[in-house]
Amino acid sequence: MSLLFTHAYYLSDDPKEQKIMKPYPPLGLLYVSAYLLDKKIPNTVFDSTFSSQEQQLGFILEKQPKVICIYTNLMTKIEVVKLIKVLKSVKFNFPKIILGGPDVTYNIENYLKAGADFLVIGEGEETTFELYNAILNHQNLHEVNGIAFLENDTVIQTKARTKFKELDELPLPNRKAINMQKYLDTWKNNHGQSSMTISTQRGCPYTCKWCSTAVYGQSYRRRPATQVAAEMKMLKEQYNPDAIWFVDDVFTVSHKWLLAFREEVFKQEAIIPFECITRAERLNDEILSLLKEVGCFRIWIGAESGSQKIIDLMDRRVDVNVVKEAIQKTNALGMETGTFIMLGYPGETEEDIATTIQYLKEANPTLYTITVAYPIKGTSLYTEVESKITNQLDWETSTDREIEFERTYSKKFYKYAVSKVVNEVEFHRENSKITLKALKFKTKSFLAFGLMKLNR
Ligand code: B12
Ligand code: SF4
Repeated sequence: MSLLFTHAYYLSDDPKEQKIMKPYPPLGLLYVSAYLLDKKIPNTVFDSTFSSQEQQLGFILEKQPKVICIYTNLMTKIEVVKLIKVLKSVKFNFPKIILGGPDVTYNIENYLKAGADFLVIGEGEETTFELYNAILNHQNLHEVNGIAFLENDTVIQTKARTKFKELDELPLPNRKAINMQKYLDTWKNNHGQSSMTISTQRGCPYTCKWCSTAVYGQSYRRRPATQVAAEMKMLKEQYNPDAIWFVDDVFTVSHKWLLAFREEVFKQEAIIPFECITRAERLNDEILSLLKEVGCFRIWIGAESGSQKIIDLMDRRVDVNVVKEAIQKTNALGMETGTFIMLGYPGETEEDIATTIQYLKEANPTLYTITVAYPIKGTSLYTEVESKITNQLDWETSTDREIEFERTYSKKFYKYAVSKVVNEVEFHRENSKITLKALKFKTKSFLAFGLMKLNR
């Protein structure tokens, strides 16, 4: 075996996810693997999710691949860098290391200096295919678009690769290469239902300043609905998942596509209950009913803040009242709702946080997640706060999530602000009854509020 695809996410090293237990396979990696197989390039996938780095290294030692392709995001970076350093040795016969995925685009020099031989920037299919052939046949690497490498210690970045115009040319992700059953069982054992992922679109045409568009850019391309339905039918027959998560950035962006999707899933008897993410203004009564009809059980509708001022600073281009109404309407139709909240965005004040609490109470999403804003390299937010970064991090051993910048309040303030939001909203959900549970929420909310004041 000379070509191996792998990643560096290990569930056993992630105590947070061990509580959640909703793992999904590395879909992008499986897309690239499938494309190469389609081009008659045999390859193996080592899926590290359920293994340790030790087991992964044991596998690599035994198989001695000549080229190792590793998926990288901002969280797995630390483990990827460790892996590179171990692999670049006599013991492993100095394999060529290719990195791809969302984190390489804006960290080119760092990854190359950490020991990677090549970076695949953006969509991976065609670039990895051409690069692999160029390595094998000692061809001119400068002619492979979409890569970066070091030449005499200088970073060479070739011309950007043209994005696929039509996604129907792409083979389905190589799910057969991994143990899908382990994912399905983990879900079933922990949640009583299994779930799988499908990607139907690439890119997003919107401009939210904190969001990374490192792979697909500000584009929008969609697979034909007939192909998506066929993939669902195949998954139903081969894996029988209880649910699907469409990993698309804005599932309802095209209403025309959704109409075709409805027709196809009915025609092909491909319906699987699903959840998806979308933007509020891409929902209306007709689309909500359509989603329900085709099996949608949960819609994630992003607002990020309850304060219009912050939404505008984020360049999210949505009206907070439209978001609120979309959540309420979805709830009323009997579908679950989820929303994402970000605290600590530059410019946010205590009043904005109070507005966000009020928004969550009124919108009443079934689920909500709260993140303290952090700047991902390559985003407009990063550029905006770069000169205000207050900590010096060692790139190889830290992640973008640890970047500190001058915010309105202290780091501790936001820890308590998250607690305040959660406990205040949960108290409200108890209908302000005088139960022990409600009292606990209210006490915690008061405490958090006091600590916010102390740590401003
Ligand atoms: C699904 C998803 C998740 C799932 C992951 C499940 C899974 N195992 O897939 C969950 C919810 C767990 C998750 C978590 C996080 N995520 Co996430 N996630 C996504 C999402 C929405 C879809 C990923 C996907 O499947 N895309 C479809 C595939 C086909 O695209 P792709 O993976 O990019 O693959 C292409 C290329 O990257 C390349 N490629 C991919 N792998 C490889 C490998 C090699 C060797 C090569 C050469 C090329 C290559 O080719 C592929 C095909 O063209 C993306 C946004 C997006 N639209 O992609 C964010 C995204 C990847 N996530 C992101 C972030 C920030 C996170 C978190 C850090 C969030 C957090 N908690 O703070 C965590 C990190 C968790 C971890 N420890 O790894 C960022 C990454 C930014 C960055 N610079 O790394 C993204 C881009 C969102 C964004 N727009 O900001 N995420
Ligand atoms: S947050 Fe969502 S809508 Fe905004 S740019 Fe990112 S993917 Fe697009």
